[in-house]
Amino acid sequence: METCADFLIERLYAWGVRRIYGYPGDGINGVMGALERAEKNSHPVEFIQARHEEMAAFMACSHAKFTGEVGVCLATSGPGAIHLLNGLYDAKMDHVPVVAIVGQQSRQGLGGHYQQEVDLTTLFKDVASEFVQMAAHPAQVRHLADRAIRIAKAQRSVTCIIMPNDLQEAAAIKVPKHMHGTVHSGIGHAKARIIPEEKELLRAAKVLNEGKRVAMLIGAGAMHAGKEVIQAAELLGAGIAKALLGKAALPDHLPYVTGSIGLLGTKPSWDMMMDCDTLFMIGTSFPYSEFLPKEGNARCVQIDIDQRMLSLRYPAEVCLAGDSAETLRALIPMLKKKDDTSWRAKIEREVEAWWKVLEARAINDARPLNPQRVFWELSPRLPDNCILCADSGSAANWFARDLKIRAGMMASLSGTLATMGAGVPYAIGAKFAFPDRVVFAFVGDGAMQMNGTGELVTIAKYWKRWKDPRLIVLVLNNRDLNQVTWEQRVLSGDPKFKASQNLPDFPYATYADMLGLKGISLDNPDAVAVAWQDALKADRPVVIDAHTDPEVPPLPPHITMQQARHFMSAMIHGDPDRGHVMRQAFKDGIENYLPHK
Ligand SMILES: Cc1ncc(C[n+]2csc(CCOP(=O)(O)OP(=O)(O)O)c2C)c(N)n1
Ligand SMILES: [Mg+2]
Repeated sequence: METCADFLIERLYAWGVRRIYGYPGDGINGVMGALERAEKNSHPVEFIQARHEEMAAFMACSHAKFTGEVGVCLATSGPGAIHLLNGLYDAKMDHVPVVAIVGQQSRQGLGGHYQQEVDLTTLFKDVASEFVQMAAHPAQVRHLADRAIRIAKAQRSVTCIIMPNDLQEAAAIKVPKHMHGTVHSGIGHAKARIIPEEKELLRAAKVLNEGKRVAMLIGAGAMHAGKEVIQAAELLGAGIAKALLGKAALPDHLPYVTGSIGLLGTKPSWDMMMDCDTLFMIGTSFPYSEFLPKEGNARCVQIDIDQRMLSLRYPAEVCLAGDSAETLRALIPMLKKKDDTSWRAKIEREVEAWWKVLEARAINDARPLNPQRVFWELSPRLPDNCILCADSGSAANWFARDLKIRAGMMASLSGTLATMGAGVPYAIGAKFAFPDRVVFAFVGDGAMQMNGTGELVTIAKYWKRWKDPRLIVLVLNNRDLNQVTWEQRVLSGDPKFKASQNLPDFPYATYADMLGLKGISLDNPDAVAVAWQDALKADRPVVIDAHTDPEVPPLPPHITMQQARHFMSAMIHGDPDRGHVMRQAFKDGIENYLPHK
């Protein structure tokens, strides 16, 4: 007998799903059975077991981000379903398609305060706001599967199917009766060509052509539009800043790419935003408006495929609703090449000087290791087509600033949710999607202790399946929740609160060795380059346990008077180790003003 669960898997297969990340439980055993049978029934869907359902959701999110396909994750009823949430919010907030399939208690027990009975429709109502539904009848399975995937793709959102365990085992109804009240859905997603109306393009071109100092800001929505963004920037004589999720949209060696923006941004990005007269935003919802021009100082044109995201961070004079590449292709013939190239020349000079500041900061000494140096030395050694995954923490700063990304590479992190713990599971998702590419995860010790060490077990379980086994986890072992320590100091003016911030040490490299991976312990600045070389030569996944100095400041590109006052107040009010903190902050800060060859 073909069950509803068999049919669900068959239908997902027909939609192109080939891999599901998850964790079992009796609430979802019917689907597990179907996955086991699917292989024999010639529609195999691979099941990848994470250590925790949240990690499975991150892996599905990573799959969606790096492949552009729908990611699928699966969990049992009650606790398993609850565990998925944070990973699903990550996908929702960064606008990528993920389908969650969760079990539920049997239909006859629902409403009976039954064991592991949680009101899942209500629980998922926010995270899967575009579509969440429980199957109450076998005839629903077909259209629930079709709608969950179609809506996830169409809205680039999270959707959820809830499957009661008795229904999973019930006989499938593949073709609902031809009668009143049934639904007859089909498979297939057709990509549309979305471009704004001609008159809006003309208005946009007028604003951009009138601008004398155009600043472009691109995000994840420009990922496939690199060529068009460059063409537009050439015509407009513009510089281009990149929001964090757009890091891989353009290579960093272009002389007018100012790099990242925001607290972990660069000075050229900051200066460009403060001095521009026209802001051109493409596929970005970068949230911190204090890093954009002051309202009224610049005219703004914005392109976004999602109308809801238009004119949200800065009032746009012209909103262009459309795909970034298509829209730019339609707009470019309307742009006039600017004669005056002085704005662009100034940006290029600043970018050139900034890379020297970063280098100088990276080679400053620290106790024992300067984290910037670890990233700086990796940058030229990054293999072609590698994939970079960063966690939330100080690693995101150095990932954003110090790594020069090249064409063909991919990079991502939890951008909008900015959750800790996504780095290692993202890397695992990337590795399954692209087993022949080298994948890096840059992770703090806090995030490793939160869940990264657990997911090293997943890596140990699966790495032999990957054609190129190199998955390299860099742990910034600073025994501190460093990003937040600096936020306490600079944003709140409080000294570091040791009880909340200090972390115990953990032998990451030894632990990796115990799991059959390769562990490298690193605390000597002169050994950094060799460590990267060894990791890249390894025949298995590697964990580099880098003993980095927590007192190297992730300095924002522009320090306000208030931030400086807060920092001094934190020092005066007895920050532990303040002498060393002040010395490191001074060393890095002064690099902005020193001449560099
Ligand atoms: C799930 C979650 N909890 C808490 C935070 C707040 N937070 C952001 S960064 C950070 C510190 C991260 O510490 P670690 O992983 O050691 O990296 P470090 O900054 O020390 O390099 C914290 C606590 C968060 N973003 N996500
Ligand atoms: Mg840390």
